[in-house]
Amino acid sequence: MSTEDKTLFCKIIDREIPADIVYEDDKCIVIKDINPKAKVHLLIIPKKPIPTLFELTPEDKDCMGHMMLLLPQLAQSQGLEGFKTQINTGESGGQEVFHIHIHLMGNK
Ligand code: DGP
Repeated sequence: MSTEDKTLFCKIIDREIPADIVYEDDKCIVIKDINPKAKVHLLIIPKKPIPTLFELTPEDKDCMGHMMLLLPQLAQSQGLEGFKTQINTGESGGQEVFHIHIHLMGNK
Protein backbone atom coordinates (compact mmCIF):
# COMPACT_ATOMS: atom_id res chain seq x y z
CA MET A 1 0.00 0.00 0.00
CA SER A 2 1.42 3.41 -0.92
CA THR A 3 1.83 6.02 1.80
CA GLU A 4 -0.96 8.17 0.32
CA ASP A 5 -3.48 5.29 0.58
CA LYS A 6 -2.66 4.50 4.19
CA THR A 7 -4.91 5.56 7.03
CA LEU A 8 -3.45 7.81 9.72
CA PHE A 9 -3.48 4.87 12.11
CA CYS A 10 -1.69 2.60 9.59
CA LYS A 11 1.03 5.25 9.41
CA ILE A 12 1.28 5.13 13.22
CA ILE A 13 1.39 1.31 13.15
CA ASP A 14 4.19 1.49 10.54
CA ARG A 15 6.05 4.12 12.62
CA GLU A 16 5.74 6.72 9.86
CA ILE A 17 3.99 9.10 12.29
CA PRO A 18 5.00 9.23 15.97
CA ALA A 19 2.56 8.30 18.71
CA ASP A 20 2.66 7.41 22.36
CA ILE A 21 2.28 3.62 22.09
CA VAL A 22 0.96 1.94 25.23
CA TYR A 23 0.58 -1.64 23.96
CA GLU A 24 0.97 -3.64 20.76
CA ASP A 25 0.50 -7.21 19.62
CA ASP A 26 -0.08 -9.01 16.32
CA LYS A 27 -3.76 -7.90 16.11
CA CYS A 28 -3.84 -4.35 17.46
CA ILE A 29 -2.03 -1.31 18.71
CA VAL A 30 -2.99 0.97 21.62
CA ILE A 31 -1.99 4.63 21.64
CA LYS A 32 -2.72 7.69 23.74
CA ASP A 33 -5.25 10.02 22.09
CA ILE A 34 -3.56 13.21 20.90
CA ASN A 35 -6.51 15.26 22.17
CA PRO A 36 -7.49 13.55 25.45
CA LYS A 37 -11.05 13.95 26.77
CA ALA A 38 -10.17 12.31 30.11
CA LYS A 39 -7.06 11.83 32.28
CA VAL A 40 -6.60 8.48 30.55
CA HIS A 41 -7.74 8.41 26.93
CA LEU A 42 -6.50 5.49 24.86
CA LEU A 43 -7.36 4.35 21.33
CA ILE A 44 -7.45 0.61 20.67
CA ILE A 45 -6.87 0.12 16.95
CA PRO A 46 -6.93 -3.09 14.91
CA LYS A 47 -3.95 -3.53 12.60
CA LYS A 48 -6.42 -4.35 9.82
CA PRO A 49 -7.65 -0.99 8.44
CA ILE A 50 -11.42 -1.60 8.61
CA PRO A 51 -12.99 1.83 7.93
CA THR A 52 -16.08 1.65 10.18
CA LEU A 53 -18.23 -0.85 12.08
CA PHE A 54 -20.39 -1.03 8.93
CA GLU A 55 -17.59 -2.84 7.08
CA LEU A 56 -17.02 -5.52 9.74
CA THR A 57 -17.22 -9.12 8.49
CA PRO A 58 -17.39 -12.43 10.35
CA GLU A 59 -13.64 -12.85 9.82
CA ASP A 60 -13.11 -9.83 12.12
CA LYS A 61 -14.78 -11.56 15.11
CA ASP A 62 -11.51 -12.75 16.61
CA CYS A 63 -9.81 -9.39 16.41
CA MET A 64 -12.82 -7.47 17.76
CA GLY A 65 -13.23 -9.96 20.60
CA HIS A 66 -9.52 -9.72 21.32
CA MET A 67 -9.76 -5.94 21.65
CA MET A 68 -12.81 -6.17 23.94
CA LEU A 69 -10.92 -8.52 26.25
CA LEU A 70 -7.98 -6.12 26.30
CA LEU A 71 -10.07 -3.18 27.53
CA PRO A 72 -10.25 -4.10 31.25
CA GLN A 73 -6.59 -5.14 31.26
CA LEU A 74 -5.55 -1.80 29.78
CA ALA A 75 -7.78 0.09 32.21
CA GLN A 76 -6.23 -1.73 35.17
CA SER A 77 -2.71 -1.17 33.87
CA GLN A 78 -3.54 2.57 33.78
CA GLY A 79 -4.78 2.50 37.39
CA LEU A 80 -8.46 2.93 36.49
CA GLU A 81 -11.25 1.47 38.60
CA GLY A 82 -13.82 2.21 35.90
CA PHE A 83 -13.88 3.50 32.37
CA LYS A 84 -16.01 4.52 29.40
CA THR A 85 -15.73 3.17 25.87
CA GLN A 86 -16.89 4.74 22.63
CA ILE A 87 -16.81 3.74 18.97
CA ASN A 88 -17.79 6.61 16.69
CA THR A 89 -19.22 5.29 13.44
CA GLY A 90 -19.59 7.28 10.23
CA GLU A 91 -19.38 11.01 9.70
CA SER A 92 -22.77 11.59 11.31
CA GLY A 93 -21.63 9.42 14.22
CA GLY A 94 -18.73 11.77 14.89
CA GLN A 95 -16.03 9.60 13.33
CA GLU A 96 -12.99 11.55 12.11
CA VAL A 97 -10.47 8.80 11.41
CA PHE A 98 -11.86 6.11 9.11
CA HIS A 99 -10.00 3.17 10.61
CA ILE A 100 -12.01 1.52 13.40
CA HIS A 101 -10.88 2.38 16.92
CA ILE A 102 -12.27 2.03 20.42
CA HIS A 103 -11.92 5.01 22.74
CA LEU A 104 -11.12 4.02 26.34
CA MET A 105 -11.56 6.94 28.73
CA GLY A 106 -11.25 7.16 32.47
CA ASN A 107 -10.34 9.44 35.33
CA LYS A 108 -8.23 8.38 38.29
P1 DGP B 1 -12.91 9.63 16.08
O1 DGP B 1 -13.63 10.94 16.15
O2 DGP B 1 -13.65 8.55 16.84
O3 DGP B 1 -12.56 9.22 14.67
O4 DGP B 1 -11.58 9.84 16.90
C1 DGP B 1 -10.34 10.08 16.35
C2 DGP B 1 -9.43 10.34 17.49
O5 DGP B 1 -8.10 10.24 17.02
C3 DGP B 1 -9.58 11.74 18.10
O6 DGP B 1 -10.00 11.62 19.46
C4 DGP B 1 -8.19 12.34 18.04
C5 DGP B 1 -7.30 11.18 17.69
N1 DGP B 1 -6.20 11.52 16.80
C6 DGP B 1 -6.31 12.16 15.61
N2 DGP B 1 -5.09 12.28 15.04
C7 DGP B 1 -4.21 11.69 15.90
C8 DGP B 1 -2.80 11.49 15.86
O7 DGP B 1 -2.09 11.87 14.92
N3 DGP B 1 -2.25 10.84 16.92
C9 DGP B 1 -3.00 10.40 17.98
N4 DGP B 1 -2.34 9.78 18.97
N5 DGP B 1 -4.33 10.55 18.04
C10 DGP B 1 -4.92 11.19 17.00
